[in-house]
Amino acid sequence: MKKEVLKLLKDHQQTYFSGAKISEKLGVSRTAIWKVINKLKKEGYTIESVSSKGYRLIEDKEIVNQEEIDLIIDENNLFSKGIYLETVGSTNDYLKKVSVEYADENIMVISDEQVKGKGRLGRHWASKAGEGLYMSYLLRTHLRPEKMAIMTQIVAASIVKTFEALSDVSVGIKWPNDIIVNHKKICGILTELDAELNRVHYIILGIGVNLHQKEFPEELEKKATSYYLETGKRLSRKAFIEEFLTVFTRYYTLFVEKGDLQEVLRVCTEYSVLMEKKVRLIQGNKAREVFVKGLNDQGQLVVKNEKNEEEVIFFGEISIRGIDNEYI
Ligand code: BT5
Repeated sequence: MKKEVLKLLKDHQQTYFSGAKISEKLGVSRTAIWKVINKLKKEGYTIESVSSKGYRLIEDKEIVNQEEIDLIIDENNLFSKGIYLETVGSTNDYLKKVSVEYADENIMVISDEQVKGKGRLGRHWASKAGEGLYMSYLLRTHLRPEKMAIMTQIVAASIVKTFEALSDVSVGIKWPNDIIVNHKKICGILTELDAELNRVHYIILGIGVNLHQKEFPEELEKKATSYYLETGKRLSRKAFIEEFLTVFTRYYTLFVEKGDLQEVLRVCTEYSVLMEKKVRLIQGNKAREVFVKGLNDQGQLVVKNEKNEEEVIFFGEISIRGIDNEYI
């Protein structure tokens, strides 16, 4: 019922909405409504109450809870379930665990913190409460496993478009899975696939965005940044999720229903921080210098290699650094 009251208040923010009207609409007593309103206030919502007029919500864009996530998912036609957690090991691992329970559904999860946030190859992802956005999306698809390689690029394009819509930071994409501001990483993407040779069970897209960090531990200082460090401002997690979901749903639907990747590839090329640059490609313990030419129609990196031949770099466990080994 909290969700329904919240929705009514959100839909009528210009005016006061009387307790009597709310109770009539929802078919519950005014005392029950009053109790819910008090609960919402305790959770941090600012709700004005004027005795002859009723209630009015002064929305707090920063609040993320189960009701807010439900309301966002209600508006989305790709995902049917959204889960909010205060803490978790890793949101990607959490989705793997609950994938059986929600057998046919596309689901998302967001957590205030992660105590075992992870990057690729089991690397650590710093995920303290109050600092970032930690979210994962599980999708089921009939497309074949080899078609899934582009998914990281679909997410990357959606992330830069989200930043662009909500802020004026200048973001770039460092293929394959980093979002960069001023030569430092503001967001990382971890894509995990559960599949047989010719059938995808599900794909999980994990996204960590650095929002409010004022500093980073020493080992990350040189390569990590946050929205706050770049702008001195806060960026609402809720607004970010809403915008991201809108953009991502559009790109993903175009891809799945029409095979259309045109806009995603255009965005990934336009925002790439690697284009026409000499970079170091690091695979395992091998490093070599190549010149980046562009992306092919499957979103893979096309480079000119040390023999001056064109080579396609497949997604996988690859790291890219500048020629002097700087982060880029
Ligand atoms: C990534 O891996 O960039 C993928 C990060 C994905 C995190 C999300 S959060 C929600 C979901 N649930 C999870 O458990 N994970 C996903 P990779 O390219 O391997 O980069 C990892 C490296 O980035 C680390 O080895 C550090 O050097 C650095 N790093 C760690 N935490 C960072 C942070 N908060 N910001 C920037 N860099 C960080």
